[in-house]
Amino acid sequence: MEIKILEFHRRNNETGKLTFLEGGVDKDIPFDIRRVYYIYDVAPGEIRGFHAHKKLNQVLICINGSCKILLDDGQDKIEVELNNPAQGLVVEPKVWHEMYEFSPNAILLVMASDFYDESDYLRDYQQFVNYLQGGK
Ligand code: T46
Repeated sequence: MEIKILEFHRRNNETGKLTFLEGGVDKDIPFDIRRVYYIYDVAPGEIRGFHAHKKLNQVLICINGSCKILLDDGQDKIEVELNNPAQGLVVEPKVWHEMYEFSPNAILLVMASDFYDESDYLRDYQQFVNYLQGGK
């Protein structure tokens, strides 16, 4: 599995740092952004995620603190640490993901290609494996 880390623009000077993102093909986020959400105040030791998406594309950015993401495409399992607000991790459809080891101040910002739709989630690992093999 290829891990895609996006590097965003940085406009840093002595007064502070600024990073910006524009959505769309050939832009910073490689899809039109239809939804933004963020995860924060995660209790110590908690693990979130445990699902894959059927069609949704996402970019995960840890804009404060750090956290780890496990990506599993049914063949490879890769752990990525996010700790840089100017980098984004692409999470494509059909990739099981888990998020853990959130630092106390972590804020995980997510850009998503579509509106929330529970029917797009594969929340059971066996259902995920079946879906990869052509199931529904
Ligand atoms: C993902 C990872 C990275 C909504 O009502 N609207 C939304 O836009 C979202 C994202 C969630 N919800 C509801 C669904 C659940 O009742 O909020 C509740 C918590 O969602 P969930 O348990 O899916 O949260 P995470 O942190 O496990 O997963 C989230 C996203 O749901 C998911 O798409 O890829 O972050």
